[in-house]
Amino acid sequence: MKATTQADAAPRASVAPPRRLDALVIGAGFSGLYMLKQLRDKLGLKAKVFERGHGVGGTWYWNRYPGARCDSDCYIYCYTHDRALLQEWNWSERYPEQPEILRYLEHCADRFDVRRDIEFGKTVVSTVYDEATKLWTVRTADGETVTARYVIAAVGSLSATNVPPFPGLETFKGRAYHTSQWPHEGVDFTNKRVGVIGTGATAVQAIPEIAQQARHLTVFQRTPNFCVPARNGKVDPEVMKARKANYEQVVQNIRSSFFGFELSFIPKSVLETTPEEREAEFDRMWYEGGFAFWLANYQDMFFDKKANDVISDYLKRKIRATVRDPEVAERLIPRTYAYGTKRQPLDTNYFETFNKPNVKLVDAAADGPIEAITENGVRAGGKAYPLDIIVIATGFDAMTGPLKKLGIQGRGGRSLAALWEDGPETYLGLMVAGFPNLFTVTGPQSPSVLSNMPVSIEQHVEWITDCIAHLQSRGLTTIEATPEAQAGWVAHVAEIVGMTLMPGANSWYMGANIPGKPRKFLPYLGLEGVGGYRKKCAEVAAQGYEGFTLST
Ligand code: N01
Repeated sequence: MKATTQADAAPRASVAPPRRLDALVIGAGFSGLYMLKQLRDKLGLKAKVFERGHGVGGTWYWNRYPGARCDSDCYIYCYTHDRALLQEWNWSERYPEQPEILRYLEHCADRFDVRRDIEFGKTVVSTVYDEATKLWTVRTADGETVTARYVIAAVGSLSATNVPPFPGLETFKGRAYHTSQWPHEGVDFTNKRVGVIGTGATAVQAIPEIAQQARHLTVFQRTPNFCVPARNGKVDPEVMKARKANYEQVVQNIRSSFFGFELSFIPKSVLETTPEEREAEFDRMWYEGGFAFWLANYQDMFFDKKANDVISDYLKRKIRATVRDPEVAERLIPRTYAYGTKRQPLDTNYFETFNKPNVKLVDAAADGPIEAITENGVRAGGKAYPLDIIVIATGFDAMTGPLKKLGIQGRGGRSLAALWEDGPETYLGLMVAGFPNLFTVTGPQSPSVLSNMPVSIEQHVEWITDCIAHLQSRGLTTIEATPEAQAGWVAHVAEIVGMTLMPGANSWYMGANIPGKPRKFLPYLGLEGVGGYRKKCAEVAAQGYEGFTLST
């Protein structure tokens, strides 16, 4: 009997007609789970999710590094559309750890009964629009092909891992891990010489944890960060009870807020205050912990460098007061960008960690940048740092990266990646002209990463659901952003951010962390924040999807 070979199997697979769906969702994180529930249960569509991982959770499935936890308060870092779930679920900590958030999302997947329509281990490699049939054909790395009327990219903003091309990385004889591809079984640092590359929000969470276990930790810092204390702790049952009793108001507050939190700016210039007055406000926010210092500070912080300097001076003094070695303290103080223009990391003992005898800071400015990774460790500034484990905490090709990986081709075979060579262009961060029926949940040029993500995710999922319901109920086949509306939105996004200090930082918000990536502000910083953006999206829908072309 002739054995079946790969060659025999291939033609059979290729002649099989593609499965036909109404809607395909890509990604099974916060966005994808809710999107699938809506499409299937609210709209009655034949919908599936393709997920590259082997479980639900998205970000919380992948990012399992030590210290991984959310930076948003737990009572609002969750779905709010399910009011019963809000009442039933109990978080243990102000900022729950990754395993607890993953458990929550697994619970939601069961509660929404969506697992049966999620296919795991499916990496989408090609997403092509057929103008004749008005269908998308989506192909996965394992050769599966489906067609769908609607494609919803729920791939997250920070899911395309950035491993910089360090020369010699492949020669390293120890173990190297990127924080977003962390082994499920964990990593034992006991008695090891560990190096962490990067000092972003991820590294700020991981460094204090690793330092407790490792024999020696070397931190390779390219740019220092302004950190404020998270002030994590157990959830006070009385506080939670009060919040649960008031959830309707809480939900209304976050949806109409600037950043999706119960936070708002101090409606005053810091320059109009006395030193005593502002010091008291700074102390209050510092001891409150969380994002208050970043997102509820004096209103001119993001706009006026002088105001910003007054605020950042407080944080610089905190670093000097915490780090015992004055030289190390000076190296940990940011000097090249305005406070708040890079993502605020929240810390638990980050600066304190540099007081430990087993922790060394290697500063690209003072000691020289990383030149190579060798068999035995890292070489920076001409000096060798022998290591057993390297933790690569170098972040992501943010926002556009995950979409570019989907091999998207719209009308006329135009590639989204090629079209975005000079930066993303979208209408409302929801759709792109030339790509009918392709929706992006928390896409570029939407508030997304500048907000408490679940708030923005729910708003997008609900807008997309209503939009598809509108099409279905009127016998319409496609919706597509007009080039004019898109150009207007792109200009609006640029105009607003141009009024702020944000473009001055080499941040991932600006695409500056990836060599060759165009320097364009990736999210949307609306003048009225997520509340104003929500209103704008609702108005667009109410006016018959203004700025979109709808057709049969
Ligand atoms: O990534 P980052 P992250 N050589 O890009 C450095 C979210 N998040 O994973 O600043 C040497 O911020 C880079 O240096 P520089 C959150 O939105 C959420 O830490 O570019 N160093 C930087 O120090 C966050 O902002 C939570 O000069 C290199 C670091 O690596 C986002 O994820 C928790 C380098 C990368 O920092 C990304 O954070 C954690 C090179 N070639 C993170 N390339 C939650 O709350 C880069 N670096 C859920």
